[in-house]
Amino acid sequence: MLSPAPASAQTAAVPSPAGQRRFPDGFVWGTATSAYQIEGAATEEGRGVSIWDTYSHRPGKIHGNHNGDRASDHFHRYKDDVQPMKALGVRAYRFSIAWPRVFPDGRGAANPRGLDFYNRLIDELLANGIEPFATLYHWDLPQALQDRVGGWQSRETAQAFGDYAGHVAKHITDRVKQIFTINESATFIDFGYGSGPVELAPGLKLPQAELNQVRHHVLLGHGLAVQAIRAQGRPGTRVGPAENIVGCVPAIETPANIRASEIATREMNGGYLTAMLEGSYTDGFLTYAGSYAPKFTAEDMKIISSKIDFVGINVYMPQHYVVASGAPAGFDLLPFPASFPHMESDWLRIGPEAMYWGPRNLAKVWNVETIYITENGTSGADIPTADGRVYDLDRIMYLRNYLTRLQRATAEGVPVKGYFLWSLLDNFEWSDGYDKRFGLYRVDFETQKRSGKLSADFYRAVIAANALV
Ligand code: GBH
Repeated sequence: MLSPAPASAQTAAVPSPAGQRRFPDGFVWGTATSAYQIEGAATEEGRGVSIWDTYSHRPGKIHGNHNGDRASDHFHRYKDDVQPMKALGVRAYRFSIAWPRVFPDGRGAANPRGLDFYNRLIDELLANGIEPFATLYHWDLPQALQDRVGGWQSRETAQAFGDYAGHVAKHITDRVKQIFTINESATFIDFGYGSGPVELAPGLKLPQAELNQVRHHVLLGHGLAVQAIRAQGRPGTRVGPAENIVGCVPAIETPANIRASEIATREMNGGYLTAMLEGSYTDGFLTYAGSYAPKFTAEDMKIISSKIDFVGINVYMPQHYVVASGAPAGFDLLPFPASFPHMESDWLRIGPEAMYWGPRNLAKVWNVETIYITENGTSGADIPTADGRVYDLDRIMYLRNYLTRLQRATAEGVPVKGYFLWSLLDNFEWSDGYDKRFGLYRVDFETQKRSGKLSADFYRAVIAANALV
């Protein structure tokens, strides 16, 4: 096997980008990770216990009984991990801050060393010309809040989240200008508190009314965080959510089906994005919830819909293919055939058009003016060949197809300003433990050695050309 060519030679080898396949000038290319999935160092520098420490240590919950105690050891290797980012040429990096590092008990006294690690990381990123984008909540709730008030079952957790957000904003917005509040509310609520096909921490199965109340409290937490960041962050700090939009794709691109996909986008995101962006739950959501609807006040809805600066969406797959219908809702969601293709993870359907329709409908339905793709990527078997490298052509195929649809969106004027590839490194993939690998860089979890997969070369070439390659 040939060893990979240096970045400069690879750039030169890219056929001159044909103009129409370029991304806009200044497009923000990045990668994404989250705290519990990569940091390890679970008990260092005063970090408190999170619901993921507790949950992953319960026998039988995680593939292979794995846990995040060590993960990708990023807490100790963060400097080394900035180098692959630099080699890729990314302009930005999306990481998350572990709430229990900052407030070990969720609220009350801040751990004086809580932000030290993030300050070191932020400074290292900036020194290497990479802009930090921080996420405040990527699922690692302080265990104390779960124990004391039932976590997101209580409004107190929303308030505590607001306080935490304000504290963080006060200390980092001299250098961090872009903040995401909550990652994928829909996922951690439905799988952590409801009964999804997969279970996430804290592993509760609440009845519908209580589940809707959890949803409401998470939305409220988002809104309180936005307000606290405005109050305590430097002027010019930009803030928004990172949500997994329920992607509704027209099954066949006719005007009627496109319209149906817009209506479906608004309804199917009724518990999350629609409430944030419109300041009310839709009639469809409330009718469907019936007597299980959340309890809320008009003031709550004002907080939830506090003005945001951008919307981040994680796009992995189409949740629904939609056609127009004479039914009152105006759309039908089609069933997926058993033979619908997926990537190495069973749930990861291959539907690149979601990468066009997600942002396109977000912009169309709510006039959102700034959109980030906060995650997109795939797992792969990633078995190294005899030369020790991973030729992950499946990941390249997936990325190329999704980026093709993203390029269509930007070329048509959909205001997507950046893209964060999930993920920089192999990491702790929640209930799948270390069995599912999403990284551009392979991690040997015995030695913690990192090595670039072929997809890292692909992404580097895309970034260098600012175009599809
Ligand atoms: C993201 O969630 C997470 O933000 C990130 O932490 C994670 O590592 C990454 O994706 C890769 O999984 O009910 O069949 O859909 C992605 C969306 C939604 C994918 C829940 C897994 C559970 C199985 N996730 N889904 S299914």
